[in-house]
Amino acid sequence: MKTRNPTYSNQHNGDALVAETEQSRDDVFDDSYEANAGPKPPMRVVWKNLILMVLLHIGALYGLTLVPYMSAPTLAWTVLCYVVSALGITAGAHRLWSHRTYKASTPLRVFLALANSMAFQNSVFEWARDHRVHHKYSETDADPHNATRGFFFSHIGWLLVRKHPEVIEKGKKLELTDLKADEIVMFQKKYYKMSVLLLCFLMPTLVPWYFWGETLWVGYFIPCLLRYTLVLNATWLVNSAAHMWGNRPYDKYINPSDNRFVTFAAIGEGFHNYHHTFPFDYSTSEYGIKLNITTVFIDLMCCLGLAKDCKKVSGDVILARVKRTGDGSHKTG
Ligand code: ST9
Ligand code: ZN
Ligand code: ZN
Repeated sequence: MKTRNPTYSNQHNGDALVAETEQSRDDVFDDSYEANAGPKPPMRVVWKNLILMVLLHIGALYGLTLVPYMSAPTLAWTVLCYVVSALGITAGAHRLWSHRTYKASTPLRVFLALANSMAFQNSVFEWARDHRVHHKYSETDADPHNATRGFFFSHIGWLLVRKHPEVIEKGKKLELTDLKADEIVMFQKKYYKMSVLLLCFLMPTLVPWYFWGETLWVGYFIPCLLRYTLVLNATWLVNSAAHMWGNRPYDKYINPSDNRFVTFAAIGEGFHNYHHTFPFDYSTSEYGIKLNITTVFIDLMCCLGLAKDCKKVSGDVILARVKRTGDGSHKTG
């Protein structure tokens, strides 16, 4: 695992704050964090989560065995459900609500909140709060999925145990007024369980049965359980694999890495070295729409007048950063 070079931390670097002039950000690394001395608190397993996650993965594996029996429209529906629920995370919880990288109109925010419930990864409010604390205190005890605790912990383990007290303590100090002021975010939070039941479980199962006569069995195990499990794992890979393996073209002093496989599975979110270096860029990548369905979607929303004010880092700033702190793997290197 890498140790940050404080000289090059985002907090001390003008370029990380280039798009933010008036407002301080809570999604930028804070290198003033000091770990508490003394023994680590014990790990407390949440057995209910552990059992449900095991059952979910068994269900998804069984769903895989049913794939040869699924009709073509069900396959298309499963892919659609994957992409829509993934967008609820990438374009919604992540780029819009956690990082405010662009502005979205009310209809788009409604769509993204619904898509987010379809992904069932906690409400937008909770997701964005955990994600801001992840960026601000990355790879410390205050990071919910601290990758220095290993692949398993950062991938899924963190959802199976009580949070480290530091996560909650530091999280409570975050600036969340923008989320609290967003009526759609607060509405989704209030009706979260009902929306998950309808959009993550019932709709993916019932649509193929009702509209083209798929069996409820296949509808439940493929577009519902298998699709949900795949989106979960693609998301978790950003926290695990993309915090361990890949290139670090922009900042070799941090663990987050650009990882092509993760980029593909996570519809554009695997340029994680870029993203931790420039968290306010709406594309989470230097390369715009390349390998980035989420950026294609946001660009399309801009063309339709449903999104605007996308923040982008200039090529000059990127190159200066590559020269200063990159690992030499950048195409200009
Ligand atoms: C899931 C989330 O999967 C995945 C997120 C991944 C993030 C990825 C980021 C990567 C970058 C983006 C790329 C996207 C790519 C997408 C690709 C798509 C193809 N600050 O939570 P509790 C408070 S979810 C402040 O119960 P415990 C909290 O408010 C899957 N406060 O902690 C509460 O206070 P109060 C489904 C905080 O008891 C109190 O603390 N869900 C914070 O330790 C207790 O909160 C699951 O599997 C904070 N950060 O339990 C499990 N955090 O009572 C869901 C907490 O006053 N979670 N607080 O409200 C749980 O069951 C529990 O949270 C727990 C911890 C067991 C994990
Ligand atoms: Zn982020
Ligand atoms: Zn990260």
